[in-house]
Amino acid sequence: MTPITTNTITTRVTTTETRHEHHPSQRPARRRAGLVGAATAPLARAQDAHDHSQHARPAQPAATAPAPAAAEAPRARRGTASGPGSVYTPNGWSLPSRMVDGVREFHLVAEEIEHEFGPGSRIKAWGYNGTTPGPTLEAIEGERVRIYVTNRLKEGTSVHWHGLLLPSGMDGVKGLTQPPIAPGETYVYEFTLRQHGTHMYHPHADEMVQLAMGMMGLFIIHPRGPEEEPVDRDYAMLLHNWAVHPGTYVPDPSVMQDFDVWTLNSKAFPATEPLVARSGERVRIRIGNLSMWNHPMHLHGVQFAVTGGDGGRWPRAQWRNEVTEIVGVGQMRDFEFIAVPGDWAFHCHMAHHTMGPMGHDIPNTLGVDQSGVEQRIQRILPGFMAMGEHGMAEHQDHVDMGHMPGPENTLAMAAGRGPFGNIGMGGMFTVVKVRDDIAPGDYRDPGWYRHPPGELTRRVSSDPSFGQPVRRGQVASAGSDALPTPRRDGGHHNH
Ligand SMILES: [Cu+2]
Repeated sequence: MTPITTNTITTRVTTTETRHEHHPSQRPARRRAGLVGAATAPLARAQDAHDHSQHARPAQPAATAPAPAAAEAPRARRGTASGPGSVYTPNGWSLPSRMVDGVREFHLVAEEIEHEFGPGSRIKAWGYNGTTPGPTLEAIEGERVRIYVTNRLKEGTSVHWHGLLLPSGMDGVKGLTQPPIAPGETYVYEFTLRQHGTHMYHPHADEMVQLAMGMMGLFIIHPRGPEEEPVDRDYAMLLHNWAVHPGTYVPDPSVMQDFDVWTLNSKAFPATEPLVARSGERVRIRIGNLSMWNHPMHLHGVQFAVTGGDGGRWPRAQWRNEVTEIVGVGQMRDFEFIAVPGDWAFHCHMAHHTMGPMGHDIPNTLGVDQSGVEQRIQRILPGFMAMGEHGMAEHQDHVDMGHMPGPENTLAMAAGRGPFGNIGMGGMFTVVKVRDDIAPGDYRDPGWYRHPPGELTRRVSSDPSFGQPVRRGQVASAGSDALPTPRRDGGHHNH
């Protein structure tokens, strides 16, 4: 098995991982069975194996003694030894679960954590089980789940299971359906999963603060049987925004619009893991949005089908092809596509959401010669940086040259180095990397794409007067080949 190198939190795991190790020759059978649907049989095996291990332990009355989470430390990244496990959460992980008397048990811990958006930017955040987003919970439609929630914060919390169909009393709304889980307390939620699809969990107590601090997670419910069109790679991510003022270490929950850091699974590009696939594989990207903005998520290179939303996977007839899809606040959307070779940008199309920390109320100095002005302003306003004369892309060049170190604990505003120089983007940006030679189940970063001959743009001149382009207000010096004029005679052009 090939080790995952991109995530230090977790490592490879046994049972469920084994299901992903296929020789290419086995792929047709796997496709028929369905990656997720195939969970039924292997999962049964996993449960059997796991239930045996339960015999060794003294029976524990569930209502009073939650299973010790340490028994299954976070060694799983993708799925668990006892879980369905087919979702890959980039920069994240799936929470191991255990089967107790036929009920799938999880244990979430709400707590303060250290979090890094990317090199050079660390914060005090709140999350679950040591991370933001909290670990992905994975289960199968029809299962009964029991979820312990221990509160190690210094204020009350609750967990709302966003989008799940469940009894009102399990809905996790502080004050409405339960008292707050006080600091030090553990509550238990238990319900039967009556649906499948992409869902989320988050507090419904002091939401403004607790969400702003990073408390959120994905809750993926796999269908009971095979999916109509099984996917080969099943990625999941949460969109979020953070107000971490330059030089500070704690997100500011009072900010409503002008956020500094925009993240995919709480990481800002270039710290976002690439989404890796093999050419021809069917890829799904599940996206949930717990930020304060809607995000038009845009994928290059393919038309993806939007195949699901808050109500789970849509019927085939409802799928539609898009290249950009708005994932609204509180919504979930599933994108699916067949991978084609290349390095393809995947990002939010709100231009400011693919930037790092920046002020938004800056004077517009585009086209203004600012020689000497910046230094003079800096005498009264240390750290001041004007917008560039020729655009913002100058920013990272300044940083690279050491002219502009930026405030303490702050990411570069436009970061990320590619094979052709600075990418000039940050925030909600990652790269879908598709290659012909990636083994099924290998999620390691393959490096940059090697473009086949003739398939890469290139410089043909450095002279601004090159060629004779037609420009408005100037006499065209060369004739042009006219496009065929549309016929208006009723479409008899083939006669
Ligand atoms: Cu956005």
